[in-house]
Amino acid sequence: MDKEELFDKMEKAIIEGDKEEAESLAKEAVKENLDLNEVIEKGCVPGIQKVGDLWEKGEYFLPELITSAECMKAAMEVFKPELKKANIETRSYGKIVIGTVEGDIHDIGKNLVASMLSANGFEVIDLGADVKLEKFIEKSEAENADFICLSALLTTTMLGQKKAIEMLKEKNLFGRFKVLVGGAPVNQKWANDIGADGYAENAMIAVKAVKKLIEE
Ligand code: B12
Repeated sequence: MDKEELFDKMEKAIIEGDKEEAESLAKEAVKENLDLNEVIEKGCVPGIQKVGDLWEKGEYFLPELITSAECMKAAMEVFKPELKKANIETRSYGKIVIGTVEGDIHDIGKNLVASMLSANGFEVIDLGADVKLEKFIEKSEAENADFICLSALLTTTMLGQKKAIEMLKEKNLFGRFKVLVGGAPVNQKWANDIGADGYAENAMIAVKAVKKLIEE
């Protein structure tokens, strides 16, 4: 199978919620030595985005969304150790604490950002989803992190990003960690308004944004 065919099949498997197929395509991509970042960006991400479109049109409901999300996760589980292996020899560029803010269980995008950052040589501490704001701060202090990455997919939980920055200010920790925000409803304006150091619209750009902040 050529890689374009694999991208198409992966996209279809995620849209149709075929977990076995998604997993077996992911294994095939690894076996064929494909660029896994490309498989994620051109196969998996378009798949889950189309699922989002179908949900918005009212053609998909929660069960379909969950099944598709599971497919994406299954593929990512296959990729993760491989992405890690690829960077085993490289030094860490910095320590990143990442998670989805409290009240928000969406973690597909956050997982992608975490995987890409770790594939690009960063040490990533993933706190998961629905993470208490205090926990982001406690863990970042304990681990002496360089960056805090806050993901939010709901307009309501975006406020958690703002609050986390306020909490850092209250604790006199603002400036000690660079804060990046992201998630579908988030944009550069919001990042500027709340005083975040960076924003990125997708996982690839997130890597660039973090690297840029290191150079500053
Ligand atoms: C899949 C999905 C789900 C799955 C989540 C599964 C999972 N494990 O994540 C399930 C079914 C569980 C779910 C539940 C809900 N969902 Co939902 N969900 C989606 C959907 C379809 C796709 C989200 C997704 O994974 N996108 C793909 C990833 C790759 O994109 P992404 O998350 O945006 O991430 C990229 C960038 O944003 C960026 N990024 C992300 N995080 C970060 C962080 C940093 C620091 C940086 C730099 C970048 C970055 O990089 C990522 C990779 O490229 C969206 C629709 C949409 N269009 O977004 C709705 C959507 C987000 N959900 C929505 C809603 C309302 C809900 C529910 C409240 C529904 C309900 N009534 O129960 C619950 C949430 C409960 C809760 N408390 O959290 C709404 C939010 C509306 C709003 N304005 O707030 C949306 C927009 C759908 C809609 N149009 O109504 N959902």
